[in-house]
Amino acid sequence: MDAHTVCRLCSACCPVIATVEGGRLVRAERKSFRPLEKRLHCPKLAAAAQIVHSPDRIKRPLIREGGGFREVSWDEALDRVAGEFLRLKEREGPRSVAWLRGMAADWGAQWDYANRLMNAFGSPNTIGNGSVCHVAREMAHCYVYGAMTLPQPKDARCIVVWGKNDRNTSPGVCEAIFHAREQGARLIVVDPIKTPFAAMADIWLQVKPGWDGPLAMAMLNEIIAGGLYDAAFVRDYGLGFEDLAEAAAAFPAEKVAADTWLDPAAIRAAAHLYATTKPACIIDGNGLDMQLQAFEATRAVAMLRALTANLDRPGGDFIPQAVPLANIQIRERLPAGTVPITVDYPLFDSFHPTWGRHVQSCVIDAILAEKPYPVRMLVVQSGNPAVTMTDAGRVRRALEKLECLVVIDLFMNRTAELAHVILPAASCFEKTQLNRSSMRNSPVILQNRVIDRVGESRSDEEIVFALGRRLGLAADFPWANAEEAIDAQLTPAGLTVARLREHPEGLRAEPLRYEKYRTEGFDTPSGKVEFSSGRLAAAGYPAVPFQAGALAEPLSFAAECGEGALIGMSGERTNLFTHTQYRRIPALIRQEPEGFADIHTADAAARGIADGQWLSIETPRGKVRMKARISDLVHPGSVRLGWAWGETDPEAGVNNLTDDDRRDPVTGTPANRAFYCRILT
Ligand SMILES: Nc1nc2c(c(=O)[nH]1)N[C@H]1C(S)=C(S)[C@@H](COP(=O)(O)OP(=O)(O)OC[C@H]3O[C@@H](n4cnc5c(=O)[nH]c(N)nc54)[C@H](O)[C@@H]3O)O[C@H]1N2
Ligand SMILES: Nc1nc2c(c(=O)[nH]1)N[C@H]1C(S)=C(S)[C@@H](COP(=O)(O)OP(=O)(O)OC[C@H]3O[C@@H](n4cnc5c(=O)[nH]c(N)nc54)[C@H](O)[C@@H]3O)O[C@H]1N2
Ligand code: SF4
Ligand SMILES: [Mo]
Repeated sequence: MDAHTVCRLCSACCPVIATVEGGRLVRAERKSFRPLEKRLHCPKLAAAAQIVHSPDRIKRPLIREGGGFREVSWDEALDRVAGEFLRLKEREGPRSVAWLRGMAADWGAQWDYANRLMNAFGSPNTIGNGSVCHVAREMAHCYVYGAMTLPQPKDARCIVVWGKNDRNTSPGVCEAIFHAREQGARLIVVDPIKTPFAAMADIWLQVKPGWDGPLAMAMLNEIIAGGLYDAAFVRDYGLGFEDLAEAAAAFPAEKVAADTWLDPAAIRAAAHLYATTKPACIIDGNGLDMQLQAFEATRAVAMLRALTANLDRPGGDFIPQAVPLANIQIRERLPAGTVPITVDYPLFDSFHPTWGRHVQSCVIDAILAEKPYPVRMLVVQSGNPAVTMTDAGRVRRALEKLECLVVIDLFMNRTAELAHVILPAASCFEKTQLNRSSMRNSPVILQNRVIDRVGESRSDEEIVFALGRRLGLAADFPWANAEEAIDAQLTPAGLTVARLREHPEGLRAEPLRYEKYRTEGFDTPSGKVEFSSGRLAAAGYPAVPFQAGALAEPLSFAAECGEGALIGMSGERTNLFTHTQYRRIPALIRQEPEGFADIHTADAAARGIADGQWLSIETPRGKVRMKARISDLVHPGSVRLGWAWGETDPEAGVNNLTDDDRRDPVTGTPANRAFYCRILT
């Protein structure tokens, strides 16, 4: 039997056709507009049956006992978890219980359910990982023009790929880029690594890691000073252009070039090509996240789209038509004045009606330093913070200090090993779900359950609803299953699960419309594109990005590592794994059994490093051990360290090295991506 669904083995959320035989998933194929011979292969999807039916799946709830775990019934596990919630509520108040979300269960409806549970229970502390992922970038877009744009590369004449590697992380978008190139579209790539896109680009800006902000300011300056912007659009729909022009004037290409490792002529050429080729889109990515200046750098990049009037045009950067949904988070149930542990980041907490709280480092602050108050119990859902969070040593100390750690996951991982209770979750093919990608914009494509739950696992929403009922909150969880909850959420959109199942290609809540700003304005306080933000100024932040002209050091450990230090970069997301996931799936780990430190030929020669030699790399936070791989993929002066190998080898975890003491002041983002380090051979 073939069934339509959405793959959620990574966050690309590709629509797929799944083949099911005898109740088991046997294979799945990604849908694509490209002819068969031009489609990209996804090895994770090819291994989907091995992942879903892996013998390593946790199939029954587990409770820690002695040195190991005992299999228990769902009743016993849920009673234990609810008992701990209530015990701590009684002793220290509901806020001493926090819920930490990783990326894997999706940021859509699953996010709403956990928030609803915790808000009903009385704790404001449902914390996502948006400070290190795309939510900080989303906030920056929103502060400029009210929404995070959706680039339209398929119809673009010029594509800027800025810190994104869709070849590995989003095959659908990569196919659109390849298609546009076949139609003659120009390509500009901003990436410190020679990615496949960089290798095929018209202009490749091999920017110094973390220096995107000054580069974007230099490009803004070129476009403004050269009169290459759309003056009519800026006049009619912009606010604060003069302030931006003044700030950008402090970043002439000649001045910025040396700091950013770039040639001024290349910066000028990129600005010129982008501003004069229409329509153009900018695909920004995780390369801009996890930087100390993530918010300001992304804001500056967003302003490039607005200056050139590429906003909301076909082939440009579309302003999404968000699907109208019932907000089921019941945030209003929290008593007035309830203080979340993310209290130091109020703008990030409130920039969006449903995103909620996302400075994940605050969870660790609250456990270890008990600031602003102690967190004693943590539920980790669909994440592996022991490996993926900043400063792994600090994270581990925090997880070990907890009175109770509950993990909801499919597999035993480095975080689950530390848990008191483990609740087995169902995989994406075993549950129906509304993902953020479809809530953010029409058409809505449903992730549809195509097989039964494996073992006694339960879907995330079933677990959340059941826990709610045990906590005496049955009235807040009236839904028998995900389908009923999704129908309730979709009511304002006039859509239902049943209708979505009849339309696997997706359904629109309203017809597609471009240039909506002409009648509706932008969703900012002024209704305009805000080159200068009154909201930021009122909160004590620069109204215009990099307003002072002065550059703070964007990388951690610049002073501590001193002479001879290299910039350590967090490594590639290969298309075999999603962060720490699938490292024990035979078909995948066989293709890439270990991580490497990619070092430039010149740096290797200067240090007498041979290919394949073991390197020890350190920062003031800790050490990793990895084999050297010599090439010209990286810029001299930098070394790229294989990402997420801390799951298979604790001595190879990049986050052993990262620094959580310095953070972006608006979004609480630490510099996980790039930091100074020393190589000890
Ligand atoms: N240094 C450094 N740090 C980083 C990054 C980096 O590049 N460098 N990347 C950052 C980014 S962008 C992100 S998003 C985070 C990722 O951080 P995490 O979200 O912690 O990432 P994963 O390792 O993918 O962990 C996901 C876990 O969820 C489980 N899982 C999978 N599907 C489901 C499901 O449906 N339900 C449940 N309950 N569990 C499920 C998986 O088995 C796995 O254990 O890491 C961040 N940290
Ligand atoms: N296969 C696979 N797919 C995934 C994931 C996965 O783990 N594996 N994770 C999912 C998640 S949670 C996310 S957030 C997305 C992320 O997907 P992407 O946004 O594509 O993120 P990355 O591939 O980490 O990095 C993008 C590019 O940024 C570059 N880069 C690094 N530092 C800098 C810098 O300082 N400046 C600039 N301009 N570029 C820089 C890197 O070299 C890389 O080429 O992928 C999702 N899809
Ligand atoms: S890229 Fe592969 S693993 Fe990720 S959603 Fe698409 S098909 Fe699934
Ligand atoms: Mo992410």
